[in-house]
Amino acid sequence: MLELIQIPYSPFCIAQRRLLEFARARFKVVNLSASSDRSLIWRLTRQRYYAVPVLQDGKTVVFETDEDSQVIAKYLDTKLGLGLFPREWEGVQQVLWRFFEHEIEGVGFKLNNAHYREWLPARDRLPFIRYKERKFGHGCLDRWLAGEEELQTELVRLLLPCEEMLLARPFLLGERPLFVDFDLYGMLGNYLYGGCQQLPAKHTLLRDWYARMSTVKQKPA
Ligand SMILES: N[C@@H](CCC(=O)N[C@@H](CS)C(=O)NCC(=O)O)C(=O)O
Repeated sequence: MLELIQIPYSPFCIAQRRLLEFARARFKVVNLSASSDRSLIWRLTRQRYYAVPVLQDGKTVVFETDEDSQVIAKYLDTKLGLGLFPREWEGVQQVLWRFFEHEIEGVGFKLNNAHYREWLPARDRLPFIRYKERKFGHGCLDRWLAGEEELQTELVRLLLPCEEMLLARPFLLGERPLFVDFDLYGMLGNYLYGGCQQLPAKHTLLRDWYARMSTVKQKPA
């Protein structure tokens, strides 16, 4: 059986989990937290990786090879015959997932993390704060909370092209979801995680799309 090793609020994990649900795949989830050690991943990947998500499929262990690779999604796409990377959108999807995973994720996670006291279990706070502050500097979480309004304005601006893509179609690139739909869903799922944030009210099409993406399933063959 497929096994997804994840942190439940990680944007990249949310994308893969939704993709597995969409595909009606049988899979198990192994949840890690900010305070869990990563020795399981380190061992499975033979000391090559420590981040999440990681996918285990029997003896095969799948994980990303660089910042912008989509090794797990492409593995699932091939294995489950999903057609999420059609030739006609080759290149375009790549530009989009970079935008989603860098620009949108880069603002969305700050807005989410700023409220960590409201959703992150107390036992996970020390490693969480330490990890964030080592990466983004002392006091970053409170800085993001203080700058919430500006970050929200920035998110609304960044999401405008996504809203516009939905003007004439139900999914970002057409009549059915492709990989980039799951990818954006993951970034926004992280932003919304814990229930402290909402999708911008003015992006009504995006809100409808998000609701569709939360439940859409592949049509049975
Ligand atoms: N580009 C990678 C990014 C993976 C990533 O950055 N994962 C984070 C969690 S969101 C992580 O595990 N970071 C290392 C750590 O927490 O020690 C992907 O798409 O999977």
